Amino acid sequence: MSLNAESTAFRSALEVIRAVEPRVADAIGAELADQRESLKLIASENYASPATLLAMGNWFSDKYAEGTVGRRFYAGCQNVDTVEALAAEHARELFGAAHAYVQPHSGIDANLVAFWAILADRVESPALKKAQVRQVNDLTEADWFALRRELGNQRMLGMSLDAGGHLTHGFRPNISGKMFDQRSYGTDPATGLIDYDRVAEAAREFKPLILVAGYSAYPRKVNFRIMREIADSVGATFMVDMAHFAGLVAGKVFTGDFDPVPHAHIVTTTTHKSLRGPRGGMVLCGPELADQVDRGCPMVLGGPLPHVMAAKAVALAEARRPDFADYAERIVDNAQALAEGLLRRGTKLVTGGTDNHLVLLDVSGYGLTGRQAEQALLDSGIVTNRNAVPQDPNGAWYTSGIRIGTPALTTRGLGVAEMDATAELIHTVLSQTQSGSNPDGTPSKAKYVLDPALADKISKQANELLTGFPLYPAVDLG
Ligand code: DSN
Repeated sequence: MSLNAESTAFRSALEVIRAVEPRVADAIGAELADQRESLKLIASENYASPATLLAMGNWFSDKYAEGTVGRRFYAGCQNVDTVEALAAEHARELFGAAHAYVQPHSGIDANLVAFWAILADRVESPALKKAQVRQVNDLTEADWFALRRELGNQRMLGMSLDAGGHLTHGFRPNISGKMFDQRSYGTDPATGLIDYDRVAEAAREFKPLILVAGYSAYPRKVNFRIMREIADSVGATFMVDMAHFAGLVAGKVFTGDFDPVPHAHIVTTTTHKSLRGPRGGMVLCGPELADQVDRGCPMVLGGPLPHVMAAKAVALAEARRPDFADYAERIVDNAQALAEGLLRRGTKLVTGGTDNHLVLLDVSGYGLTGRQAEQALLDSGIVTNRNAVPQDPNGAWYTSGIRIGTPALTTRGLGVAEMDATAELIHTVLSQTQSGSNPDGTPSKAKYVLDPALADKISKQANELLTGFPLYPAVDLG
């Protein structure tokens, strides 16, 4: 029997790799096997299509293309121009944006490009003006000093990390936290929800240059119309990082006040989470910021990755198909079914549920830290990640939370019935795991006790749950 195109493509690729370094070919095959066998609930992960994956493994990888379409610092970029322009066109059409910049290598890079564009647009500085017109060599020592002081002292207001915000929104472990004078808004301690009056109050007091919305662990919608009104009331630039929920925007689950694109001055995203593309980033904006955004490379970024831009074009074309909207709806249906299944079993959820793709469990009710819960679930074939909950007493390392999300399992085809079964597996593991002790008898935040036989049984059950939903069914590596 002849093999289908996908199987032929991946088998051939592995054969070619194996001839040079068999251990790499083996690791690639093992990764597919692991992904096929595990119940992947990491909210930021997904499974890109074979077409998207294949678009990355080719000669575009060899090409330098600094600059933008039609204005490159290298010769011979006509084919890169084709794929970059296509990716940008698909992005503009999909999100209804005036301008799309598809070069960022990651979400952090996309945010750095956005920060640069906003600073360059907003900060009144003669030194900056000189730098922008490429008279960098004319800058005096005093100019440089002024430039550093002016760019480095700007204010950013973003969602606090423990409320679900992201590191790149002005927090210390990221360069944004060193560049900006940052203040954060949290969530209402009683409901776990954003309190827009408090955000407005913080904005009035702090007067940020940039108001950032977006999250990596907030299980609810954000009203971007209200956030824009708050930004306007204090003259801030409104930036939304939609990395986590870009697929829900693309699939028209988040519309009106909940679609960031018509409300924000600038929107950043990754392309590999709910959007289901290759690993990478993207910036969307109006014409006012487009010129500065397009200076992303070489101002902020290293040379663009043309093979990844080719894959972005493929994935964005896929996201424009009608079945992507159905996929996006099922992501949310599944997250809500998972949340309901957990609530029914007594699990405490931050905000009491979800209206996006993720659910944040507060595992303190099981007597566990997030770290203990994450490892116990992993032993049981359930891949999640620990995450802080609001006002987390265990901090960002051990945490009290587990973040789970449905984009990946929804891609495999699992539905609400499987979500209830998943909730049962998670609850069983967490309720059967005990917090462990250190050798001196003191309580440990990392050690835990879980019967290996139970972990094994749950792993098998998790695997059975997946058998009707093969991952990459068209790919047979033999
Ligand atoms: N690492 C991503 C996540 O898991 O949410 C965000 O940077």
